[in-house]
Amino acid sequence: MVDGKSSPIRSACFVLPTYNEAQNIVAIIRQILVLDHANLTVQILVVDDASPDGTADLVHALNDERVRVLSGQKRGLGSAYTRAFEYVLKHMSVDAVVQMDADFSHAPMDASRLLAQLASTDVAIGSRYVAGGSVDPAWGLRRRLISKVGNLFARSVAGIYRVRDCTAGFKAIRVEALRRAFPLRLRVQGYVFQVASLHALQISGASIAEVPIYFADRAAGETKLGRDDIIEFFVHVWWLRLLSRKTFIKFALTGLTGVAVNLVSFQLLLSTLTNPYVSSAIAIEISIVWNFMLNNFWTFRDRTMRTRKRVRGLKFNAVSLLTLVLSFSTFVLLRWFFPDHPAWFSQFISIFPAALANYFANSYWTFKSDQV
Ligand SMILES: Nc1nc2c(ncn2[C@@H]2O[C@H](COP(=O)(O)OP(=O)(O)O)[C@@H](O)[C@H]2O)c(=O)[nH]1
Ligand SMILES: [Mg+2]
Repeated sequence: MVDGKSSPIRSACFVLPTYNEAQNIVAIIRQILVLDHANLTVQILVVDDASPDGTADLVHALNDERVRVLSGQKRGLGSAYTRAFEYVLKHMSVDAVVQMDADFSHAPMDASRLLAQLASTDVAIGSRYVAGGSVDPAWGLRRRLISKVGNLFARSVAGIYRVRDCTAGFKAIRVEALRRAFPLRLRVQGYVFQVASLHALQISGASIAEVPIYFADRAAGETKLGRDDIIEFFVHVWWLRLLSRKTFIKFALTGLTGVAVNLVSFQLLLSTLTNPYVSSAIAIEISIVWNFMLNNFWTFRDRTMRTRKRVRGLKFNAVSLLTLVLSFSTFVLLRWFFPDHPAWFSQFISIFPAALANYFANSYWTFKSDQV
């Protein structure tokens, strides 16, 4: 909720990834559809990876227009979710997405509390690890430990410090927030998707809250968490770390080249046009365009596609105007107060107040904030 406004949630699409959930799928769909009432329109998207146990056939047999199946090859939980989110963003018109397991670990009734939380945040996580949250007492020490360690590792390495349960698979997400964070170039196949998507939501500026839930052991069938998922998890979390840092390094480098471009253009213009004021204004403009190009096509490349281009362009123009006015007025003031200093000195100093304003405006508005 970057702008602080919250439109009410009147419709939600529940995304259920399934692989061999024939024993659970029909019952869970029935429970979710109970939430479909006057104030909330519910749709369900089952993302099935050609389950050999016929999960998809059971869903088709329900013949309910509120429920659809998205079939695909078995490549892992992450690719199933990526496919589903892309589908929702492209083909469905809903206010929110709820993602949950199809094995009754996540209680459909709890989804109401997650959706209610969206009145004040972009993302609501069904959390096992905040006060009031818990896991099934049937969970042995080994499972508890794996879950806890995985969570701690993901939080600290990927830099998602404020979220206690960052491997949670139960989330409600406002569609606009999802759109800002997608299409994600997540490049993940398996369970690490939960961490990678949360990371992407966080860096796109989404506000995130945790709602306590009780996490039950699966009702029937067995876990699909495999060795490849675990390996990918521990490797990918480091990549997420690098990704946050990479963006910052790129931003700093862009800024530095911008200063160089500004000063070199200023000197060149000054030697041809001789008028320092005209040269200053043109040089500022050149560096603004340079910075925007680099930030747009390089620094924030992954974010670039997430906001509508026209809106971003308009915002960029407004920010540029502010930058130009700030920088140029600083230049004029400095020339006025320090006429004996060389013109390049005034031009150099004039970059800083404008750069500061530019940074805040771009980071929190045009490209959305990087909260990592
Ligand atoms: N489409 C799809 N769903 C999957 C895949 N792996 C797991 N799931 C589903 O994701 C949810 C969570 O998986 P589960 O095996 O219960 O993981 P656990 O709760 O961590 O043991 C369940 O609904 C699974 O059916 C997959 O490769 N493709
Ligand atoms: Mg499960």
